Amino acid sequence: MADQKPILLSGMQPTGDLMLGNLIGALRNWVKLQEEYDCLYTVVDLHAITMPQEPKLLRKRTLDLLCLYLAAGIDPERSTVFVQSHVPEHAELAWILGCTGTMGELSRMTQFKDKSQRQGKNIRAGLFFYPVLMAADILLYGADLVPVGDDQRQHLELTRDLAIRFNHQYSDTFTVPKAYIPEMGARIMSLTDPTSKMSKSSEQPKSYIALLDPPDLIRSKFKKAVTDSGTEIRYDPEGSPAISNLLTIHSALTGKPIAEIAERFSGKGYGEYKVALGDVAVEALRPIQEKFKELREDKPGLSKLMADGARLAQRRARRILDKVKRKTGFVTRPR
Ligand code: ATP
Ligand code: LTN
Repeated sequence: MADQKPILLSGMQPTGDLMLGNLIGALRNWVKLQEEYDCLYTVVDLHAITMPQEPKLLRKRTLDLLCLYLAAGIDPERSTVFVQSHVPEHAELAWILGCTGTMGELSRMTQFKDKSQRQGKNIRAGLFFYPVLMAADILLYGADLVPVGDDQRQHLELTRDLAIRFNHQYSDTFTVPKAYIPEMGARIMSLTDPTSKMSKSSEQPKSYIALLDPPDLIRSKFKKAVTDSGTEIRYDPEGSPAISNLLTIHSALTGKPIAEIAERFSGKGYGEYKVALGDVAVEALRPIQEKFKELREDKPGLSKLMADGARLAQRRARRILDKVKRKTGFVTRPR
């Protein structure tokens, strides 16, 4: 039975155009994990507003991200897919958990330190509270596993601490989750600077391939990708970081071993190789782009999908939240 499998939850913020790094490093793994786990995948729009957002753009990106989850292979028949703000229990549990966490704990979060520096003097209180909301996302569903990148490990540690503390202070309520760091977590680097990671919030659009970039743009970005000072097509992340990154992308997109690709292109120039890789990427992204377009244009289908996802998620979330409220000492609302 589906609900006897371990529970897994993850989410992404609708704050930029999803790019190749997100697909290779996260989304494709999420798709695979559906086979073994009872998965919940959410678009965390409440998290997005911890940084300034333009309302119209936030709305568009939320729908785009949801459709990209599905276009990449998340199956709403098997997994629960929903928009975070459609399930108000997230904000409610975050408040309760926030009253068990301390200023000291939250002040130690390195992501807060980094991001608050970028906000200058007017740091949003929500940015400080961000990890508590993330803890609520996870604990609300009794998730056992949380696939996240390395930068989120500290938030997951905090989630575990909050869960253990609540369980100890009241009684066993929350599942204490574990981070799930995939075995082959390829880190895709920027096309303009192979020493920094490809990022969807980069100010240089040429540094990343957005999953929805048109074919000509994809080809031209690869053509313009920086290369190393040598001429050989070989995998050597220390000596030739740029070409190694391109080989990593190539291998991830085709499933072929890096050695085989390097062998095939040995003796060829960087220019020729980048043209070939552009074609490979266009073909790999084509089915995702086609599926995306179909889903995104079907407004009634999309509404139904969101309604069903939110209903399923909320039913599960309520069970745990009711328990939390009772244990906390809130009077049950008479029906
Ligand atoms: P931002 O730059 O806006 O912080 P991001 O593009 O780094 O965003 P996140 O939203 O932080 O992406 O991450 C979503 C998921 O994608 C995470 O699981 C993260 O580990 C993965 N991911 C992000 N960038 C890369 C990358 N360059 N290579 C591999 N995986 C990545
Ligand atoms: N903070 C995460 C996004 C996120 C998340 C979550 C991930 C919010 N809530 C719950 C896993 C589980 C990020 O920026 N990648």
